[in-house]
Amino acid sequence: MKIHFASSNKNKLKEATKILAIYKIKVESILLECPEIQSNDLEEISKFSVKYAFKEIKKPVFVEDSGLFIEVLSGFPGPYSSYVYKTIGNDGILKLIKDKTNKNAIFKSVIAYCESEDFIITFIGQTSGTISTKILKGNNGGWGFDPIFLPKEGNNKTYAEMGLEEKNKISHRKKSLEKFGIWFKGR
Ligand code: ITT
Repeated sequence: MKIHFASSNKNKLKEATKILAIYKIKVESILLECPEIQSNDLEEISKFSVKYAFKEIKKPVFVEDSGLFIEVLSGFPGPYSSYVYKTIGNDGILKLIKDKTNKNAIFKSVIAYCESEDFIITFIGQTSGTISTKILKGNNGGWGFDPIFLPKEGNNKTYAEMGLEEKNKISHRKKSLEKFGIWFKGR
């Protein structure tokens, strides 16, 4: 079974392709920059984007919206993660919380799937952890916030240090995609 994935992010595509292969779902990428509404709620943003994608391609399609929610910053950058990464980057985030003892953060992922104008379903995944005090890339480098996110389940390694295979076992994206894969196969 093949499903379209509308995203402009090739790293997400790589992760989604590997994870959904477990459920025998083939991911077909479409490079569609979906408009994103301003909201604090990833679910609301993803529903709007997938509706747009469906109207464009008129085939079953999913989008994924993710964000890093830092507790001491009241959830910032959250839905603004993409913009914040492109502007202040990992160095900027580390500076913002340099003097804070609370480094807790949650990485969230929402999948929104649409197959008709009135059928949209969402799946949420989240992984708790902390923000490291410095950039830790390891051998693989990672992408985005990978070098500063230390998942609780990660043996004190950042997502970047874990590498793709290990990250894909515990990541926020793995958890949302797993729910999606199970639902999709079971219908
Ligand atoms: P889309 O076209 O799919 O929307 P995007 O990169 O704009 O791609 P988001 O709006 O969901 O994606 O932005 C989330 C940002 O959060 C993303 O650009 C990364 O900087 C960061 N991010 C999300 N998931 C990540 C992960 O697994 N590892 C590292 N950084 C991640």
